[in-house]
Amino acid sequence: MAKEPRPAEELTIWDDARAMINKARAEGIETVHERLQQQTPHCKFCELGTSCRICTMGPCKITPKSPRGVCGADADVVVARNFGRFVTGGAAGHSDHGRDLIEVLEAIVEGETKDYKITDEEKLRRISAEIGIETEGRDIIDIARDAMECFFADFGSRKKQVSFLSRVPQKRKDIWEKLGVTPRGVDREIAEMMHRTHMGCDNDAPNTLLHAARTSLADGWGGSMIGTELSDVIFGTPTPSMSQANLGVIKEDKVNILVHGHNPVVSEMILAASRDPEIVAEAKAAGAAGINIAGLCCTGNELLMRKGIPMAGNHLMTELAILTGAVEAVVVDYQCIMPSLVQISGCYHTRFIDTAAKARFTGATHFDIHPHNAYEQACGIVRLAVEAYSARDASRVDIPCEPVEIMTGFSNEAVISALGGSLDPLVQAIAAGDIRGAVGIVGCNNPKFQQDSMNVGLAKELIKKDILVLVTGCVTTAAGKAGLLVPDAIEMAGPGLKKVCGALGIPPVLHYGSCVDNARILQLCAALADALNVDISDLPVGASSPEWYSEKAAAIGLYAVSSGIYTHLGHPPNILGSETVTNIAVSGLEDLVGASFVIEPDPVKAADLFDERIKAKRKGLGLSE
Ligand code: XCC
Ligand code: SF4
Repeated sequence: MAKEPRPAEELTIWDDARAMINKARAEGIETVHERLQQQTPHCKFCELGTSCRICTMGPCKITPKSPRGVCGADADVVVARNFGRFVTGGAAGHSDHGRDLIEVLEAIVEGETKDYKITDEEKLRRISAEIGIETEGRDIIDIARDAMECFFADFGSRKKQVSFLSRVPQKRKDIWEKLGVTPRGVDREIAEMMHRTHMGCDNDAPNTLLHAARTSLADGWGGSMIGTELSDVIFGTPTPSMSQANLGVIKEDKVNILVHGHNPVVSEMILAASRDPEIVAEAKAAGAAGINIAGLCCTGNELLMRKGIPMAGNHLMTELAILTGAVEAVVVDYQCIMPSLVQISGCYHTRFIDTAAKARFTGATHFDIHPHNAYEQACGIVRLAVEAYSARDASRVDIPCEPVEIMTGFSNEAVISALGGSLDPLVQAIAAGDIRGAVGIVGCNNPKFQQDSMNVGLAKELIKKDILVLVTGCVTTAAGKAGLLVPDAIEMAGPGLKKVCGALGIPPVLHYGSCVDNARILQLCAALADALNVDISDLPVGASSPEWYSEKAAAIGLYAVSSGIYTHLGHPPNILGSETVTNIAVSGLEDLVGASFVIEPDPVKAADLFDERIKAKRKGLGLSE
């Protein structure tokens, strides 16, 4: 028997989402929420992490009656292997994204592209010096060539450590060295995890988990950090600017193109092509007032941070955005793109366009984008959207709200410059207790939660307690829609945060970028630790991914913990079938790396946990609670 659909009010906290969920139901279009119901209850072995499909003597399920798989693996081994591979999937996603940026830099250096260039030369010189490249008096292309070689080598097997470990406080590096988790090379750690988790290799759960930590560190301080830094070099380092968010950024009178995925390499070109005077004229000739680009998920964050391009929505808004009936094209690169978007696009005039050989969608129109042809291909894509405009059915258009204002663009460079050139004022504000600590709220939506209830609820609770919040990924849109990303949001903050942010004219919740940009937060923590001459684990900071769903979020969580940052998750990964693995995650790591995971589905309780942690860390630093 078909289940009763759950009311839209239960599924999301947002009016724009509720309106579109109801529109979908009225039009007979299925969304993620109906599919979740069809899939529930989930397989409990998979939920516990105790099913194994690693070889064909199985598949095996570990139960009290059959406590070992055919090969003899017990619950601990099976759960640790599954979790290890899960984290590794995420590390691979972020890091392969980082590699794509190195390849663009290579094309620039080799003169194979006119479409991309080095935009922030000063930053390229600075980061090159950090990784030991001679920069004095050298031509920028020569520096870029050396940086490119160095970053490519970070993916290989010959190095003892990835380059950006130059940013890690010595105390932290000593801990990693002692545990044997210093990340050597991105691809090496990923490949080694696949090897270790082959049948008959690493059959000791704690040992497998240590390698998961190492792999995640290769992501955070390697692949992701390279991705972030080179994106800044190529497309510009973000500076604060104002923009807008929610479905109201889709414009009834314009050709609307939504960019979705993660890598700015594609979306930046779509943006550039949408400003081509010839194509704009074509749009006007087709009866539109112009061409409007809006973002979804993390490639949206990339354009928002650097170019102030508005954000249509986060993960659970991606299907709903198409339901406005006013989207001419969805252009995707990779990651977090629900295959259902092809079907929903097909219910409208919307063109669904994929652009990456490694992320093709059956039913999509494919444009093969490479550094040498990117602008030309992007022009073709934008023209396809212009063409689709005349096929729009005005009677099915419903843009359910007006956009809200948001402030964006808080790179570390921008923050330091706002502080007058150094982190000292921030350190002083923390010492004085005006800012009691900081928490990065990152990651996704998951239809198992009322959309954004946790993301927003936690942010609001923390700022009340004078805890500065940094947001990235899909939490950005949540915070923005809740009015937390504007300077006026200080009215929702505690007195200390209100004073400091008020004086600087900044919001109490800062948009720090996309998910690979969590590397910016790592770098900030390292710099703060150095400024205080302590380890990262001594800082009054934390991380949270309240509504996470993806392998990438697990990789982020694990590199945060392994870097010494206490990390909250709204629900556990699929590890509860092993007491050993669960205990290591929620307490054992504390002894090893000075931080651990905490699972708490209630945002108020989670904020209290952060409060306790921050009190203890402040005390440890000799500061008032
Ligand atoms: Fe994906 Fe980055 Fe999660 Fe959003 S936050 S659902 S991973 S887009 Ni990365
Ligand atoms: Fe079963 Fe062992 Fe094969 Fe896993 S590796 S499927 S537990 S026999």
